[in-house]
Amino acid sequence: MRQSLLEKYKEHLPVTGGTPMFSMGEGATPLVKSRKIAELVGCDELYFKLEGCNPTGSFKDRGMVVAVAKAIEAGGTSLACASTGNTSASAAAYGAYCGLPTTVIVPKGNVSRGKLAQAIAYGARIMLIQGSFDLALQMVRELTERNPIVLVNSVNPNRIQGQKTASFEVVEDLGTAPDYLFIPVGNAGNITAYWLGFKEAYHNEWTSILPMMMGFQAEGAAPIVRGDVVAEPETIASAIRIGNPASWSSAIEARDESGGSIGMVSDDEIMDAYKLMANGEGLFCEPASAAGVAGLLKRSETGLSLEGKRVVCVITGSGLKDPDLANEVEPVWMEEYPPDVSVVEEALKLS
Ligand code: AN7
Repeated sequence: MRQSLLEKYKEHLPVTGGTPMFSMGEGATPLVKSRKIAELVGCDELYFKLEGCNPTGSFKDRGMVVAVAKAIEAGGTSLACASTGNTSASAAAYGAYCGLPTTVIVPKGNVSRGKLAQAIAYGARIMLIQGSFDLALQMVRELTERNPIVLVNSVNPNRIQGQKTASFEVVEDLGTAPDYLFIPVGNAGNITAYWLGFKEAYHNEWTSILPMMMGFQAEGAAPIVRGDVVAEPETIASAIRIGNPASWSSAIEARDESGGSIGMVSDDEIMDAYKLMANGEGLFCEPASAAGVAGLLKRSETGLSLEGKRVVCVITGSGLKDPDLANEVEPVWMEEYPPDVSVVEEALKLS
């Protein structure tokens, strides 16, 4: 059996002799070389880190396995999180695997159907609130301060520890850190985790360079870019519809220490990148993941030269998470035919 994330990186994680070692198959995700977009942006070495290949279809599982293992080690008996969807799916799955009741507080009407379906299937206690993710996070913080319930949002440092392993894998696969890392930013835990991971990889001498961190928020939910809390965040990429990121200051640190930037992309740019990823690369990602790709395309169009550079774009979640949006895409060709091969041949001009 493949070595688990906890086992493989135990020396670099808060794993002790008392930490339960388990795995649902998280981590060790593929790094796939781009064809179409590499050509469009003039970069020979562009790679996608496919985090949708994790057990619940997003990067959250890397952090969740560590957070839940540490919760159990500390004697925790139940879990809670706020979520725009993926964290709740992941918490619910690991809660089910470990037999811990899991409560998720989510913004009503703003979690995509695939993610909600997961939380339902895994048997979480789902609380829908009339309000944003930011309000849900505030509620769950209070709830877990006052009660013996473990908070498994990325404000839990074990989540960041687990998520940093994605950087280790990138460095292992490339033999070095890339020159640039493009990544979507919501609550800003992941950009924080990647930067921590790259810095540790550098200190461990696994890489002699550090990447520039290139984060992207959606225009309607871009508090870090605008320098102010967004009271009513709005974007088609519901995963990153966040107006007051918990890891705001560490995202700024990652940006500034790495010499990178945090920018924003419009919903139209997100949708264009979302479609291009699927029909140009064969990689079906969720809209939030496409925000990083949209950022790459935008930076390239506005003069960033990627010639001779090694670039990694983090694809944070699977396209199947948001079936409603997926079904709004205009099909290339979808028509009804009679059950008759010759008619099909004629339509395809094969006979
Ligand atoms: C696919 O699930 O915040 O900047 O509650 O699901 O670390 O927040 C999800 C965030 C990017 C942003 N891509 O990462 C949640 C949640 C996808 C995501 C992000 C999320 P962070």
